[in-house]
Amino acid sequence: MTIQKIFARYVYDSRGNPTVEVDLHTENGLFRSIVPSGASTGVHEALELRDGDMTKWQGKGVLKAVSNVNNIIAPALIKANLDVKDQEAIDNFMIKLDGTPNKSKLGANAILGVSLASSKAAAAEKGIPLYAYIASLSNTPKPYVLPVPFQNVLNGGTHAGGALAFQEFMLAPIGAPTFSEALRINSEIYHILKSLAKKKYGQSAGNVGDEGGVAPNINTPREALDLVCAAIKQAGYEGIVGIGIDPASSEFFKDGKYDLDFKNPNSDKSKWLTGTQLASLYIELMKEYPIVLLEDPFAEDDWESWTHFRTLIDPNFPIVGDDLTVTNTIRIQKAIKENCANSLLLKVNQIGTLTESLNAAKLAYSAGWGILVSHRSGETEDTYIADLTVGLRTGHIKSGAPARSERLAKWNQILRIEEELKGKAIYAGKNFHKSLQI
Ligand code: 2PG
Ligand code: MG
Repeated sequence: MTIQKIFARYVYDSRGNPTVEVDLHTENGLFRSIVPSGASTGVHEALELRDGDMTKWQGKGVLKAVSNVNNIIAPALIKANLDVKDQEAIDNFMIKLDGTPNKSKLGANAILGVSLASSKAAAAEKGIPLYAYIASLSNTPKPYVLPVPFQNVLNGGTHAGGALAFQEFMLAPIGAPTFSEALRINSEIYHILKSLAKKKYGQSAGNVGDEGGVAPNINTPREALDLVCAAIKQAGYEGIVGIGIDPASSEFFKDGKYDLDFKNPNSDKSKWLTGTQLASLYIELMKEYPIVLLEDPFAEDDWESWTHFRTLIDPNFPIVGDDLTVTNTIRIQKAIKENCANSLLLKVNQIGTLTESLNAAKLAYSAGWGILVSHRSGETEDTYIADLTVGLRTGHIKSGAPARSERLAKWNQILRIEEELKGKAIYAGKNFHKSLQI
């Protein structure tokens, strides 16, 4: 079935910034997608086209991207008469129409909206759920695996006020029996964490950051980990729930060093850490706390620190590339070759089409890597990544705390999928990193 009409508009994301929404029509009806947006973006990501007109939305408008969908992509794609079930042809057509290596002409935000909406149309035409369609597109073997919910319950870095440099502290209920039980456990811990944070750091410590986690004004990763561990213990889930950390270290990499006081304009340069010193800090923290995953421990182009760190730790410990790999097969290939990581953070808007995202996943899996599907800090009510996670059998997903509806939209969608797959799906649990082998 071909596309009858494509129409884009701007709507707002969870930070109140404009973003692209695409309506794609076929004979089966209307299929809609909304594009997310990051704050701690990698410099090698595909280009998110913003207007730069400072008289509107402080330069963050997406009127050009919207117009590129309506006036360039829509007429060309409809004329090309491609079948919505031929995702690769549709995506390649748009990649060619753009013609730049990083989608800087039309904007990755313009292209992605169309790409995702057309896959929703294809699933509907086949009469199957989106996750099943993604599984068929990517030849994912059965059974279905439900993911460990990595929920970012303590926010720092550029996602929160306060001094804490590390961006994300995530609960990982790897010892839960099912996905829904894992969510219940996380939500119980989350509420205890909130009251502990308020008790220790004052009422305002319960305020939440961009991804719904509490954002107390603390200084060090140890303070954050002590707080999260106290909440896990008080809730009665010690040994069941691990912790994932995304320091998002590209954000505090300055002059070849890591500044853990980067939000302070007068930070003391003599205290900035070398890659080796930061590696030692991670190793200490991994000994002291139940850490089960580390993302972006080093900056996006500090390849040597990544490689060196891997020689110091258990080779099976999940080290996830985000800004390093940006869902881009060229960078993933290099990271595999240089043994920088063993897991891929998969963000569809880092690369701009579903086909390229699936190719990135395929490459990661072929190297024996794990895959962690991820939201962006600027999100919407679109639940696409929930289906993507189940369809690719990645065994884990990060989509924020159990707070703020743009985060819950994804968690709730996986609850529905769990219900639909009752008896036919396995919870990844401790095997989250090797979920293809379950
Ligand atoms: C990250 C993401 C999502 P942002 O660093 O992994 O949590 O943040 O979307 O701001 O890049
Ligand atoms: Mg990250």
